Amino acid sequence: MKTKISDLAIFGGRPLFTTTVHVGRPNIGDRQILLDRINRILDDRWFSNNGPCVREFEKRTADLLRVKHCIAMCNGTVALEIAIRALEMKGEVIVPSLTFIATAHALQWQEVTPVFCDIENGSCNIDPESVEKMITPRTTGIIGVHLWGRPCDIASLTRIARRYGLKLLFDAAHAFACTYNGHMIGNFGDAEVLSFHATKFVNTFEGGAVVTNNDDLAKKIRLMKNFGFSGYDNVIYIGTNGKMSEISAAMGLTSLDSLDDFIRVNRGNYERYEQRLKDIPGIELIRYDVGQNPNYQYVIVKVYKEKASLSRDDIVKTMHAENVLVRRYFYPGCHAMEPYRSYFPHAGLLLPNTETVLSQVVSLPTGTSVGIEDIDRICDMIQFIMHNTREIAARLADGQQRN
Ligand code: T4K
Repeated sequence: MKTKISDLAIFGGRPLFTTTVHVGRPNIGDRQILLDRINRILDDRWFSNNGPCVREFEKRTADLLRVKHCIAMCNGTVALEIAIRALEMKGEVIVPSLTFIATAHALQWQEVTPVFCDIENGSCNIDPESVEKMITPRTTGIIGVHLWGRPCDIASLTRIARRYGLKLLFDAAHAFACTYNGHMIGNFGDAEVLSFHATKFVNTFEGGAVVTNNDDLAKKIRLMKNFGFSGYDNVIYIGTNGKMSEISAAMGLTSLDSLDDFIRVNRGNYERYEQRLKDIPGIELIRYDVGQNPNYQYVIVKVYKEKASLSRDDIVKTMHAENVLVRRYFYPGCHAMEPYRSYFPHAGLLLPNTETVLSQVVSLPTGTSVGIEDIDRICDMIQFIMHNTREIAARLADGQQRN
């Protein structure tokens, strides 16, 4: 616990944590069960190409999400690319700029132009009104993102997609096992895309999936992720290699075994942050709608600079010096990164809510590697920072001048 300003690491004090506390530390289920599964894979010498672990992982995921088809892939980005291609999205597709760069890149990689729309200020999710304003004769689709595990306004996006004859895909990388109005995420639009990256609360080391209730689309995607092979020596479609390996699926199955524990821990962490941060002026935890059964995998706070008397970035710098590696997900927004920054240099003018939120948000450490006592120490630190804003701002400005 820091008691005087000189205790802060930016003033030369010892960092609060001796080893770095991360936002995206992987959850690990039962090690022994995982190792048993891996041994079985080694014994069977079946490592990839639709092996038994992948098939079981797909079935369990589809059953959990109550969706007809789950096609497991090597990562979420390739799953997005394949879904976009299978849906024949072309020309322009509307996406929020406030998302991980993969959502935009998956389009651009296939020479489809991502057109960035704004978000709603409250939910931070894609704003259907902004989507409608961005539609042109070249628009072929919309990608909604369930940012930080909060479902976006699926009903409005579905209405817009129907009205204008657009394809509708959801990037559900953050929303595995969440619900929307009583239905599991995974059942909406033409398809939804999941990520099982190491940093996701259910992980397959690297991995992803497309889930859909559309039989024809599922068939096409299955072909596409396996070079277009339909049986031995017979390619009937252009495809790529998007396959998930057996060892990844073994990790995925072990993660699924512990799904309820992971959510319980995440929820406990979130509630602790909620309780500890609620009276700190200028800091607001973005709440989950408990009615939507969240997975609680991202704990996001907004910093209001005027009330906090310290910018978000100064808080982040101060925390990093203490070995708390909070993240500014997803600063500076896709529109402000290359190649989009050069293509659309003035895009930010059309995205006022996105620009505001991007200057406010901080993602805090959570997951099974973070204990309640770590959260208490992090919250004590935030409280201490907020009591000493003037000195911290002066110190960081001074440091910047010297650099
Ligand atoms: N759509 C959305 C909305 C997404 O958020 C993502 C991925 C995708 C699509 C694409 O899905 P994938 O193709 O990735 O399956 C990380 C992840 O790499 C990325 O998967 C994720 N979103 C994004 C939100 O977070 P970075 O650039 O922040 O990664 P990095 O290396 O800085 O790691 C984050 C933190 O996690 C670090 O503090 C270190 C820690 N970490 C990471 C790994 C990999 C560990 O402690 N252990 C690990 O093994 O993107």
